[in-house]
This record gives sequence, C-alpha cells and structure tokens, in this order.
Amino acid sequence: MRLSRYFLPVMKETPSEAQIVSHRLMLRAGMIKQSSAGIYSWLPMGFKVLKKIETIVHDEQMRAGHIPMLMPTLQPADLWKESGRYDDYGKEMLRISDRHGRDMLYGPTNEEMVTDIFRSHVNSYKDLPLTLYHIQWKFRDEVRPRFGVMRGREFYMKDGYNFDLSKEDALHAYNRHLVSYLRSYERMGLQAIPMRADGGPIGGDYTHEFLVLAETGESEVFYDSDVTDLSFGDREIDYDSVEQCQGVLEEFTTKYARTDETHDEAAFNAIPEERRRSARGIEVGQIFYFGTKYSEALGAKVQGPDGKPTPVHMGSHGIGVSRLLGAIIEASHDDKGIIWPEGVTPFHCGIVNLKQGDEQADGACDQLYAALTAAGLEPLYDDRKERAGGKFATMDLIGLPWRITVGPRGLKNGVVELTSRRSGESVELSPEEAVKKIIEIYAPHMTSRGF
Ligand code: 5CA
Repeated sequence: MRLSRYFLPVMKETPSEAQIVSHRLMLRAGMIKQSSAGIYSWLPMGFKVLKKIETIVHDEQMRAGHIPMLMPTLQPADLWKESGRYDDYGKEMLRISDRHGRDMLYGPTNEEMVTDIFRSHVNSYKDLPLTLYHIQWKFRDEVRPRFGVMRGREFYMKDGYNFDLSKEDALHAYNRHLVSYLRSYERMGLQAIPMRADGGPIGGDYTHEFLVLAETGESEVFYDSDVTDLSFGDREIDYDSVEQCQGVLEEFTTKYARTDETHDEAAFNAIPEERRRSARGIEVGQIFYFGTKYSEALGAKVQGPDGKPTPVHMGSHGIGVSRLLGAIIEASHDDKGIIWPEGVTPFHCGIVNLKQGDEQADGACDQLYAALTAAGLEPLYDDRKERAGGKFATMDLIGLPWRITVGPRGLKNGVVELTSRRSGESVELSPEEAVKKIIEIYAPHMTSRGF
C-alpha cells in the first residue's frame, strides 16, 4: 500500500474523550471512529488488525479440531424463553420486534442457537465429540460502555461450543480450549494468564478467564508471581491426547491466580509473601464447562451406547476479538505511539522515502516495495511529499514494527536504514539485505492456513 492512496486519518491532537492510552492511540492512528456510545466503525487500518487477530483465532481453533461456522446476529426470542434466559439477561439484551410483531434480539452470545442447531441434527453419541464455533458481532447494552473497543456495546467475539457424551469428554474439550487459547494469545505477542473466575450469566462454576496484566484493566486479580514465568512456546501438542491437554491445564492453573470474584485470602496468604501479587487485568477470553444446563433446558439429547437418550455435556468458550486490539496496545506502546507485535501488525514494514521526487530514492523505494510484495509481505510506503520528521512521527504513531528509511545520502553508499520500532535501533544494510532480514523476521508468522 502507498500511503498517498490509503485512507489513514491520523490525528495530531489527543482526543479528550478517551481516558486510556489504547483508546487514544486507536483514535489518533485513524483505526476507529465512534458512531454512537460503544459502537464503532472500523477504519481501514483498524479493520486490518481486527482481521489479523481473527485469522490467528481461526487458525488455532481449527488446529485444535474445532469447526468454524456462522450464526446470525439476530435471534428469535423464543429460543431464549425456552432456556429461561430471556428474562434473566435484563436490560443488557437489545430487544427488537419485526414487522409481524415477533420478538427478536441482537445476540449477546449463542448457547441457545447452537444448541438448537445441535438438537435438530445430531441424534447419536457416534457423532460426538463435536465443537462448533463462530466469530460474529455481538451486542450487549452495557451500562457503562467505555475505553473504546475494550468495553463496547457492539463487539466482535469468537464463541465456541462443545458437545460431549460425558463430563470427562467435556473437560477434555475444556482443556483443548485452554491450550488453543494460550497458543492464540502468544501468537499475538501477548501474555494472557488463565485465572479461576466466576460463571456470571453464562452459568457453571468451572471456568477460567484469561487476563492480560495492565494498569487500566477493569478486573482486579491476585496471583502467584511464578505464573508470569510460564509460556507455551512452540512446543508440539496432540489435541487428541487427554494426558497432554490435562498436563498443560495443570501446568498453567495449579499456581494461585484468581479474579476478585473467586479470590480466597487464606489460600492467597499461603503463598510466600514475596510472590504474592495483586494487580489489574484485561479479560481477553473465558472458558466454561456448564454440564447439561442448556441441553436439559432445550432437550439436546443423543442416544447413548446403551440406547438411552442422554443430555449432552456442554461448555462455551469465548475470545474478545475486538477487545484484543485495545489489550495489545495497552501492553505494547510508548509515548510516541503503538508498537505492534509482528503477529498482528497491519503492515509488515514501513518504507520512508526521505526525498520524494528524487529519481534514485523513488526508484530504490519502488524496488524495495516490489521485492517485499513478491515475498508475500505487505509494506506501507510513505510516498507523500512530506518532511522526514512528519513521516517518522506517523510511522511511530501507527506502530509498524520495522521501518526501512531510504535517502539519497545512504544510497550513494549503497545502503538503506532498517529500524526496529521496539528498540529504536537502526542498522545500515544494502536494500537486498534489508529485504532478506524482513523476510526472516516474519517467517514464523506466515503460517496461517486459511479455510
Ligand atoms: N458464551 C460465553 C463464552 S463464548 C461468553 O459470552 N463469555 S463472555 O461473556 O466471557 O465473553 C467472552 C469474551 O468477550 C470476554 O472474555 C471478553 O474478552 C469479550 N467481551 C465481553 N463483553 C465485551 C464487551 N462489552 N466489549 C468487548 N469485549 C467484550
């Protein structure tokens, strides 16, 4: 992409309505525009990052054997009356009636709808295990939408639902989700710690939330500092292996880590004092096992091996896809702007031409652009007739992790400058070496399989 042809409405001023840094930076970098409280348009660069995050989530869910689909945003109220949640959900649910006076709602989550699909088509235990998921817009009429995309009213969420014959099988599904979530967050450059939590309106008391530590987080958390040393890394995992998945769950959830809802002073005080931490965190996902709560209410039964109909054991598993943009920025920025992790950056590399219109500089930039594009990478080329200072400030604000700077002086010596946004360090390289370096850096991130 050439910046002269893109739509990147950056702002110089700090928007006064934004209270936290991620919200400010998303507005300043021209990623989102509020349309009404808690509802946003995703401008081109925001949309691009949203899609990168979504792609990682899809990739890791499919790797775990979970099956993508798509359910609608509008749901009939009848299903929710059947489960008993139509009244429970209260004012957070946006209720609509159609021209025939039928009660509809904008889905805040999809347990009822997916259970209805399941009961319509699955009759035998032989079709289990089954985990279906989708990534779809949700609506919750939050009392206090705030912090930009962090607590929106309309937000983008991955929600997955497992259907299993027994509690043990459903807990294996729970563990698969835990592993796939650890992998997903790490690919986004984030550390998200699983913490014992509370079921809330979804139900079930077997649940973990995934929290990114950040001062601006809305949740209060308590943990053993040892949990921050854990990382999944690039180890192999066999998702069909009950032992392996259970092993990961134990590794990541044995040490004390809880949200305030389940915090237990006595258990916390049993940790050596120097390892006790209380902090704030951003909840970027939650997994639940709730047994037969919905399958009983909605009559989702299969014929078991003994020929008798048995309600299936279920769980639901969510990732806050749109919230993750805010969480990543909270975790990765400096006073100049965003610093995107390589896994989610909207463009892989910026190209800054210090002397637009200079034949040699323009030619070198065009060649770099062509070489990076040919390698399957997306550069953002600042080809505007602007001062160098302005170009650098824009690149720093939008946070591309790597920048190649091209100017007539360097080109005389056959070099361009490659700069890391994170460390600020620069090296001089030939244009070919710079391209090679960028290709190497991104090699581990070019693994998405698509579907
Ligand atoms: N049905 C279950 C699991 S799919 C469920 O809805 N879980 S949830 O309520 O915990 O939502 C899943 C994730 O969506 C949360 O962990 C959070 O990251 C994100 N989320 C929830 N509410 C909002 C909101 N108002 N704005 C942005 N993201 C949200």
